[in-house]
Amino acid sequence: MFCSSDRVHVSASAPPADRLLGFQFCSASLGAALANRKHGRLSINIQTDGDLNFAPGVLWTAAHHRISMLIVMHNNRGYHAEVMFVERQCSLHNRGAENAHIGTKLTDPDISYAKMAQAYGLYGEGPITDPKDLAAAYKRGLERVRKGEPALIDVVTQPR
Ligand SMILES: Cc1ncc(C[n+]2csc(CCOP(=O)(O)OP(=O)(O)O)c2C)c(N)n1
Repeated sequence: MFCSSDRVHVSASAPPADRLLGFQFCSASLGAALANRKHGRLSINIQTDGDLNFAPGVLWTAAHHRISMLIVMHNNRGYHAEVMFVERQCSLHNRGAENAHIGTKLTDPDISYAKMAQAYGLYGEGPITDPKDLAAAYKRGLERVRKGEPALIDVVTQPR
């Protein structure tokens, strides 16, 4: 899903099962942010964790070309569409879903997207688990974006 106004452009996940992971940030949001640059629009990408893990090198592209965009990680620590799919199949076949986490969760260890961002040369913050910390983190991220840089704020979320 993309929505935009004269000033702000936001991209967020549509149900991802119908398209390739790795698409949202790399080919869609970053391209949109590049196109937005000459219009002076603020670009915000609400980024899922599974998708970013398919093509993380795009963070380097964002940093190298100084494409300003705020990346808000919707970090539910898993491929949750897959969890839901497996649960649905278990239910259809009258099986327990206690193993639905196998191969579908991104935990143990948890991935630090702030460190991932920093490793690729971006400003990165998080993981944020307390909503009280969100406003200040967004403000710091937006300060970087308004200077023309990409920035990433890792927000730990509920699965859906
Ligand atoms: C290249 C590719 N491999 C596998 C899939 C199957 N698939 C669809 S959704 C999904 C999980 C997506 O995880 P994430 O991006 O974190 O979003 P979430 O479902 O957690 O919101 C997977 C593995 C796909 N769409 N594309």
